[in-house]
Amino acid sequence: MDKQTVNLYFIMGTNTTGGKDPLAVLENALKGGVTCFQLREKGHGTLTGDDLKAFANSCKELCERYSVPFIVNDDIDLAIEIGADGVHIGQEDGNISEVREKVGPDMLIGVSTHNVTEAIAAADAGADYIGLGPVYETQSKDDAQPVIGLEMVSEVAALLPGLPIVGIGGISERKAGAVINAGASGVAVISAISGNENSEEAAIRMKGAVLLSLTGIEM
Ligand code: TZP
Ligand code: MG
Repeated sequence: MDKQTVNLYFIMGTNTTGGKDPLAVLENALKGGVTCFQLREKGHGTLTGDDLKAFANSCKELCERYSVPFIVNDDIDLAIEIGADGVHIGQEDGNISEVREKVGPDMLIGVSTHNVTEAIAAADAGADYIGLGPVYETQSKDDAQPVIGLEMVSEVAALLPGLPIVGIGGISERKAGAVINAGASGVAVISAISGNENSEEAAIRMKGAVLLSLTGIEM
């Protein structure tokens, strides 16, 4: 997986859009240039069973139309069933080699990490990319780990120069540049895009901030 794929990684569930139509939010985010999408259907009032499958398929179709990888959080069986491009798992979601065995050689596997030990373990086990965070305080995850800060991003990026690393947690348009400058290949966001009145505009601006920082030009 190349690092550009995670430049602007959008995460959404049906309960993270503040009442806005999730498929409309996703399409606007795609129009605005997000480079990767994860369906993270978690918590109160979320879809299950056939409803979840139908919604996931709609998300997948939209992502295909914009040539953006579609990744499913946690639900490996669903990812396989609908032919997602990848799965994303946390530290408590089992063993990476077992997941690889299940999904086969082609599906992307992303892993949430919080420190150097977890990041190296994920890389060694064959993760295609890692999420690293929470970089800043987040309102979007109830059981979030303590904030790790930019120093941890720098440390992990220096140790794993070949691995796509996505900073996550409380990343706004204003903070995105600092996360990239610390060594991340991209930023993963929920609220910065879906919490914005205009998701397309938010994605465009966020992408601009990421790409500008990747050029290394100081403004
Ligand atoms: N994992 C670590 S922080 C987080 C997840 C899923 C939530 C990120 O959401 P936001 O709104 O971009 O802080
Ligand atoms: Mg999980």
